Amino acid sequence: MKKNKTEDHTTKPVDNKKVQSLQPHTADATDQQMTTDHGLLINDDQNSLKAGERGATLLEDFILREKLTHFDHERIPERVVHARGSGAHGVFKLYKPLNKVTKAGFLNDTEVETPVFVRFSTVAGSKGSTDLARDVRGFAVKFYTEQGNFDLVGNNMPVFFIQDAMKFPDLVHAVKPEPDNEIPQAASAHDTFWDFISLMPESTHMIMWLMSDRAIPRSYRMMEGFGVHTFRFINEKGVASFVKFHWKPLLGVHSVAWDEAQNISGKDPDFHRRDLWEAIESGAFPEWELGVQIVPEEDEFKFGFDLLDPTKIIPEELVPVERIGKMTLNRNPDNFFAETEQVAFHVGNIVPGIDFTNDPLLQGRLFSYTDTQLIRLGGPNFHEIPINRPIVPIYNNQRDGFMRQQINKGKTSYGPNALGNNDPQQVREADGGFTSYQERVDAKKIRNRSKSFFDHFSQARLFFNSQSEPEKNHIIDAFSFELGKVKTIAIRERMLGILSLVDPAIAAEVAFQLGLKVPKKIEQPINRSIPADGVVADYQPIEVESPIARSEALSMENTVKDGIVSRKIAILAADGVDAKSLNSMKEALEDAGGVVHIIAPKLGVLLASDNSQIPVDESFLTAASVLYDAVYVPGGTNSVATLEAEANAVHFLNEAFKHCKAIAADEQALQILEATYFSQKIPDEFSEETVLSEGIVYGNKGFRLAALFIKAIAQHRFWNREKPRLVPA
Ligand code: HDE
Repeated sequence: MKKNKTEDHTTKPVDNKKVQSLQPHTADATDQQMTTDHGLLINDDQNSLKAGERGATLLEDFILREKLTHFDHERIPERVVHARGSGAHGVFKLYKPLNKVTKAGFLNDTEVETPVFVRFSTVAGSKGSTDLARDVRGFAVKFYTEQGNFDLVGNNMPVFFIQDAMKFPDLVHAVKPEPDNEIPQAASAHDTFWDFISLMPESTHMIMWLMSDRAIPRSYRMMEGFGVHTFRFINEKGVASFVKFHWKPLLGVHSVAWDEAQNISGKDPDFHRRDLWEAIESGAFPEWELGVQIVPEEDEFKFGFDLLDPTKIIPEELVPVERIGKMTLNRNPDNFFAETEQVAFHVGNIVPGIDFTNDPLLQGRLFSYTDTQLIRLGGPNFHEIPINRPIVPIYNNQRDGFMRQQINKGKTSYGPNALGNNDPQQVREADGGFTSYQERVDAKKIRNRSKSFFDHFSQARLFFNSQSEPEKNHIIDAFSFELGKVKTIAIRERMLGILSLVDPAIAAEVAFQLGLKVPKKIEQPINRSIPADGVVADYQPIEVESPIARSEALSMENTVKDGIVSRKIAILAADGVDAKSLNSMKEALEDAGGVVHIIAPKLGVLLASDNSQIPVDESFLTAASVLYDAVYVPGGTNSVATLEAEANAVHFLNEAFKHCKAIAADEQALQILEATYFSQKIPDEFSEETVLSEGIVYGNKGFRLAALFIKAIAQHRFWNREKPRLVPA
């Protein structure tokens, strides 16, 4: 008889303190015998216990009861927002000590690799919704530091919809599916969302981001992250500075096209989850640099906006982002539920050297995150779930509660105590004990908003003006789509009014798409507050001039475009393909870090023109152009003829063209390009210049073809193809 092992091993290569702390809690059933939850070896897991072969099932069957009961209780509530997400383990390494501004240990020791767990998410959709919704993406990082957990719970957009936590439930109720019919899933394109937004001018800046391509990333690995609020750093001397956190992806910031996003949602709703998983499994570890913008306390009022207002960025031109370290995600979770679902982030998890500000949105979050875990994870001991445990030991007088894991020894669970030596002991600040930043507060209690929060349009305008032409077009298209899905004309008109305050040209273009006129008189937002003195609070926006007209960092056009690592490239082929034309391109792409799939009319192997056999990765039934970054058609007369007669192959190319992707063809395969809708756009001759502007490469020039194709793929997209729209599908 085999013995049951209690300990286990993992095959994952990465090792750090957090991974080690998870180890005793993992289990691997390889070569093991089946037991009940109580350790009894099971003889038959196929049949319930019955009174005779056809008899009734006996209540006595504790094995059946245990199995069904556990199953019946498998689900926990999904997150009230950010329900859909994907996680990964990694490490953070500091470039240089930040002792001038913060005493946080992990920001001072360049030798230490701090373990992290990251969860990316969409906001509005349910746990099973598509990854490609137009939405904000959550970017939550748990640093397991030697001073306890620090959670940087951010988003992929640097601002937020609202300025005060009081409005958060309203915002979420408005964007979630409408309460009468639970429609639509994972989409903001509906009446209640835009009703709310059109009455909340403070959301205008965020709405510009949400309507931009940032809301449809190509990959979690290709998005920026932002802490959003202004936080505080505090150094050893107790001197504080303001800080904004940024994550800068080393692969650059890239997005898909909206039409593509909608198609991906059908073809592979797990697109981002799969992309993250596969990249890590293949060793193409995603990396971000952590950046900080630091503002000395004395400069608090030097900007035209309020640092406490979460609807504002600090333009990088005014305060540069200093890159202070690098995060690498190098290990997939072992179990989605245990790790990604049960991880509990809290913006209030800070370490000495980092503290909060009075941003009224941040202040509300400090309450909400613990509160939500109590219902989601079922009680006050969620910090004991392995993924949530710090890598340092925990000692305090908190006790008991559902599912308590820790067995606390001794008589005393209170302090001060003399019976137990007054342990556990408080720690002096000098020895690392946390003390809150001693901000001076001298104020009346009031329920109101600071006038310094009332400029709602200047940064919305700054964002729009900083975009490239294609990005501007996408924003206008996105507004036209979203408002086009809104049924109530008054809401559309109210939004046009708001847009006209950002830029009359955007309002006019969206109005044209909606078949409406921009209203001359802007409807005043509903008065939202009547303080005790009976005077209606003045929520009317004020105009403030932005100190800069454009900010380079806001446009994705200016992002890194220097390689094709982990980019997915489709090679379309059929029997009779020229093996050399296929293999040389495949090798060149793979050497550059690309991931190549051979797609053929059916699965199995292809018989190449030299009789060699080439394994097929996907068929036209299982693959789709929207799941790839680029496409190549190798030579071989029979292969090309088969593909030309295969509507799915021609469609593949048409769609790749429509979504502005790099396309390459061997000179023998030119005829299939000519069978596409974009045949008239194929340049007569290709050169480096045409490749970089048109993204189409063809010919039989061996290495040069591959080299130029790689350059084209690195450009990500050729948005100039979008207008006029050539491809009907
Ligand atoms: Fe959250 N938010 N939030 N949020 N948030 C949650 O906490 C909340 C806000 C963010 O992958 C919830 O554990 C309030 C801003 C991320 O597990 C909840 C307010 C930013 C995640 C909650 C905000 C975020 C959450 C739901 C306004 C960017 C997912 C489940 C006062 C800086 C974390 C949970 C994960 C999750 C409340 C606003 C980011 C209910 C009340 C601003 C990335 O506690």
